[in-house]
Amino acid sequence: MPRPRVLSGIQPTGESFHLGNYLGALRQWIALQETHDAFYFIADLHALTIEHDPKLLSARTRASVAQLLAVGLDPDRATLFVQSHLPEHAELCWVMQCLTGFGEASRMVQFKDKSAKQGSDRVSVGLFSYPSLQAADILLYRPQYVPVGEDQRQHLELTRDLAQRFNSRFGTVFTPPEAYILKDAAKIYDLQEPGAKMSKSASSPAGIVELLDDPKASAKKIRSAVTDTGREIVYDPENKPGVSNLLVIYSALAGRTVGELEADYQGKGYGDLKKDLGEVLIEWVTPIREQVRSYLDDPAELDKILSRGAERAREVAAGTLATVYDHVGLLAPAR
Ligand code: ATP
Ligand code: LTN
Repeated sequence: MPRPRVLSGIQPTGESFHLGNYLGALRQWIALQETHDAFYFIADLHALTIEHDPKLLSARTRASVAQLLAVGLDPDRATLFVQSHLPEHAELCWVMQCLTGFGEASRMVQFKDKSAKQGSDRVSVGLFSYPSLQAADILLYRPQYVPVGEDQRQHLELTRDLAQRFNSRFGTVFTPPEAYILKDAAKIYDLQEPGAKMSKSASSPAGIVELLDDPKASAKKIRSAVTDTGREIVYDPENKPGVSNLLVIYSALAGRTVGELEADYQGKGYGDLKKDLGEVLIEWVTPIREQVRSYLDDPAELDKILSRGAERAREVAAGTLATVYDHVGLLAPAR
């Protein structure tokens, strides 16, 4: 029996991945490579949808690969590649854009949020069709599951709709993929604004814990996290969003249940919880940072991993694209 396939991508848009990326998505990527035929990529074409600095983009693409390897992605188990190394992504994207409704794309919450922040004159057509490119990324590999954080659910729904629309217009090629979203860490919140998701584009760096930050500075951010009124340490996301967020992070990093932590911290204060979590974080992140540094010291090895990944990815992607072109009626070039 072949293993079921999973696929996911992440943008190289920040200096570093943050805890939300790791707990919401990357942790699942690592676990799934053991049991699934896994394809993971750096979404560098998606990074062009907002203004960017070309020098930073290539450096961040390499740094993203180094971070994925450092958190446990194994290029012998999973296929790891860079989106722009496969022209098939942009090619299938065109077909997907022609299937995506204008109104449908206008209703994407991420587009609405980002375009509201930038103002309509500065928003690109690329940002508008971001979800069509994402659908192409996914459908090229015909995966069963797509591990992502909660904020990507709507893009996954669109991908499923496009797969079904394609099948009913042109004949069955795709099986609509399912979002793979873990309930217990689907959304990690900003340490300073526990109502908002932890995000690279957050207003203040004090709310985000980045993997490549100085670990002591990260522990300090945890100690300065906004907590709630009252003193009890209990998981209650409605009334105690700050403490609940810390409990979720603690539980994931220490491998203990939230219930066990609640019992441990009975009678103790927020200060104790934050201090201990700071230490857990330092212990977890220090070796990861060192690993990232050693991967970045050997860019030739990183490039080798990526070209192997691109080759394996192309075997699948080229086949799907040829089938799609045939189904939509594009004339195959004479050989
Ligand atoms: P931005 O908010 O600037 O668009 P981001 O910080 O959300 O960026 P992405 O590259 O969009 O980062 O996300 C990569 C992956 O991490 C996605 O699967 C996304 O769902 C997940 N993710 C991002 N932020 C969080 C979070 N706060 N909690 C859980 N998962 C998250
Ligand atoms: N939009 C995604 C990144 C992404 C992705 C994908 C995720 C681009 N293409 C395909 C899963 C599958 C995000 O995480 N912001």
